[in-house]
Amino acid sequence: MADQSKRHTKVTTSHWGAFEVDVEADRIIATRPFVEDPAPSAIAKAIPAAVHHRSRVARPSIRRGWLEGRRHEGRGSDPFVELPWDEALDIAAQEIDRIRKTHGNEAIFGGSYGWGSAGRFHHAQSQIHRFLNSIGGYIASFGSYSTGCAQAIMPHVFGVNFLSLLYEHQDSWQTILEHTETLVMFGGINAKNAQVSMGGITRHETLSWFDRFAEKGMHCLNIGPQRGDAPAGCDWMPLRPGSDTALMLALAYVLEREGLADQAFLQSHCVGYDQFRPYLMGESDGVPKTPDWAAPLCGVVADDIRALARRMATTRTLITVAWSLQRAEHGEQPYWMSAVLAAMLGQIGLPGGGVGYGYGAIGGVGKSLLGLSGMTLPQLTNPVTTFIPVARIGDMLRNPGATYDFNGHQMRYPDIRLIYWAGGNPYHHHQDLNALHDAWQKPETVIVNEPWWTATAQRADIVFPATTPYEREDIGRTNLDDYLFHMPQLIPPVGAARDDYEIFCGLAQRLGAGTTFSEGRSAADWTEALYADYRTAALEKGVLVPTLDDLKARNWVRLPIEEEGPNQTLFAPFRADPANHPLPTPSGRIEIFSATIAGFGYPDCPGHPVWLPPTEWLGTATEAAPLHLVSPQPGDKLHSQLECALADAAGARPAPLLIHPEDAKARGVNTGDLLRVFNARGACRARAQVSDAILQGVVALPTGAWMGRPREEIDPNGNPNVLTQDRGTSRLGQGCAAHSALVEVAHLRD
Ligand SMILES: Nc1nc2c(c(=O)[nH]1)N[C@H]1C(S)=C(S)[C@@H](COP(=O)(O)OP(=O)(O)OC[C@H]3O[C@@H](n4cnc5c(=O)[nH]c(N)nc54)[C@H](O)[C@@H]3O)O[C@H]1N2
Ligand SMILES: Nc1nc2c(c(=O)[nH]1)N[C@H]1C(S)=C(S)[C@@H](COP(=O)(O)OP(=O)(O)OC[C@H]3O[C@@H](n4cnc5c(=O)[nH]c(N)nc54)[C@H](O)[C@@H]3O)O[C@H]1N2
Ligand SMILES: [Mo]
Repeated sequence: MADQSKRHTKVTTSHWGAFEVDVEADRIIATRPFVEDPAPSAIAKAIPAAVHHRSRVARPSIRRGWLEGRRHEGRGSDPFVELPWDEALDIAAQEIDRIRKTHGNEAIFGGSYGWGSAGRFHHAQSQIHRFLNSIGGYIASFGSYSTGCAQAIMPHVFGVNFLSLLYEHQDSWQTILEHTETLVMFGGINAKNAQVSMGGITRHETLSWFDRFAEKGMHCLNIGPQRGDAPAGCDWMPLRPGSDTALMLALAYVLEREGLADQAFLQSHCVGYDQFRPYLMGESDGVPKTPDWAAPLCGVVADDIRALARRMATTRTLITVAWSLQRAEHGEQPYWMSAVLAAMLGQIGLPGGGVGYGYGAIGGVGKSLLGLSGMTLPQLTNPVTTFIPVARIGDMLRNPGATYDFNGHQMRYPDIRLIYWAGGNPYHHHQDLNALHDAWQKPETVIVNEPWWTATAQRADIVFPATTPYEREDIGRTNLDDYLFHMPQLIPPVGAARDDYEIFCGLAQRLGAGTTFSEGRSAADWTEALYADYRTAALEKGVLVPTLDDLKARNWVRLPIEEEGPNQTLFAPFRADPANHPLPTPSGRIEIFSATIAGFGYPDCPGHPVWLPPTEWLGTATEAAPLHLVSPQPGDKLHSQLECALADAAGARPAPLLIHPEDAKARGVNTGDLLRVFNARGACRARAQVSDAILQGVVALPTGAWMGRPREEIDPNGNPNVLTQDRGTSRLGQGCAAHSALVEVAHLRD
């Protein structure tokens, strides 16, 4: 490292982009925007305060009740005892060994979902999975909270893996700019969310694309509960959350009814329209899916639906769907139905037409870059084959041995005795956190690696303090970005923090797997080796990547990998020649009806898209819970990260809740008032923000506020996950259904 006493400045990167860091006397004192970023995120401003925050875990800590008597109860309320590293590692290793010997590695849950930090070698998920594999395996998890439901349903429809659809196939921003005339955005395209991207987004360009769309005169329509989900200047069709499938069906009805559906495309490129059509027209169930049928369900005017359908059929139209639509009960349906609607328009495979998912959800979607194989720590193999869909952790802990359905398989929940988490915060990300708290008491031991005393760390038995990326050296690189960073160690580890790698080396060595895990390499050796492989793979593709020494000297480089020439268009070869470029579905075509899914026999996800109202939405609102709660991603941070620093600002917490003027008036609430948001599952505080940019009947409370003490009568900071319901999207996807929740709001005296 450079002279510690002097002030020096370096660039590093993060999930929300690159930034300059000023360091003086071993402390981060300021961050500044990266020179090449046209619209830098403000998130990095919280870094200096967060990295040196009082809520950092200073030393290895063990919960007193567990240390003294291996007592389960007291998670979240017991005090912690600090121990020296060697002693704490000995205790943890003995416990892991005891569990695996007594109950087998199937009793260890290492799914450990979460974003952790950017940086390729010190990626917490890769580290924990490699470690657990080196000691005999663990229960893993499938999918993500982001797109778990889509990852299950969309391969049935288009045949391709959902993530490769997103990142390798979909129309690029450039294609949209050049060809799209009507952009219909279900759930919007939100520049606030595009601030972040897994592994980093260096040039924030979402808003500049919309400026260019506006210049061109593109018609951009945001359909959803919040005007702010799309950039200013876009039109807004307010829609009740959870009702998108009804609206899409009504649009489809108009196309069929008015002879606007592309029958030739449906016959040549799709399978199953003949099974779907009788449902659409009401011949099979007596309910024609007309605009008049959908209007009251969606809160939309029937004539507006007709007009929109006609416009979509007569202009080059791209339908985009936010990930939020599938983070809801029956989230499979709007995803599948959007593909059917696009197929009926007959524009799939034409540039700027068809359908696309998650533009703006993260900054990397819509970039067209040359694919370079990644730089990832090999994870070894997991001898344990049982896994859970990621968002089913609560059910797993509650129901060991119980059977459940998932995407055509009958599965059984394992009996978990030990949870090990690194790089995630389930007390941020999971639903119905009061219920999770009860389930969380069951395992014998919970171990967490964390830089901060998050709600999850507070509910662990053993907490190992982990470094942040500023305290270690790494490489920053993702396939969704064209920059490459050397991320220098900027400051020494805060307190007694260690890198996850070092923590796992210590445990693996005690468990007789030291060499398997580390291969005798230091962190620097690994970085060198992974970088060398990456450089070779890039050179093979004709991309000249600097040597590691050169990169260290330069700190960052922009790689010449932006794709030129023909613009990326989803399924163009399939459209041009379906016989020679079939989709990898059973039929080789787009599956409007899926015999595979029909064969599963799931009432909550039958063989073609259908309207299935959620259990909780405005259609089932009650006096006790009359408002629909959406819990979007926070604009000021990434999930729960850096919250400790943000929450220190006067008046910053509880978090703001957006509420419509009529709903506010009915409750005597004004902007700035303290609120109680509640339902049968829990309650939290929030601060009212009255606005007509949200549909009446809907309230929005962002995620990310740190949860308070267990079973606190009212969560102090405004964590919406004390209110959300913990249920799978359906038997097919079993994804997270956070956006389906009803609540009530009341004025609370300050
Ligand atoms: N109600 C509701 N809930 C939701 C959602 C929603 O829309 N509504 N969205 C869901 C979605 S899409 C997601 S992706 C999840 C996000 O949920 P998470 O990814 O779990 O949330 P983060 O706050 O990013 O948690 C990452 C944790 O890793 C820690 N960390 C950072 N770097 C390191 C490191 O190097 N080592 C270690 N050991 N730890 C590190 C951070 O301090 C932080 O506590 O939330 C989900 N929850
Ligand atoms: N700043 C910031 N950006 C982020 C993140 C972050 O934590 N902070 N997290 C990142 C992650 S992990 C993910 S997965 C993505 C998530 O990206 P998305 O899933 O797109 O984001 P959300 O914020 O959950 O939801 C977007 C909007 O969808 C609307 N919505 C909710 N339900 C419905 C519905 O039923 N129908 C319609 N039409 N609209 C609905 C809500 O008004 C909400 O504001 O964001 C990423 N971007
Ligand atoms: Mo996510």
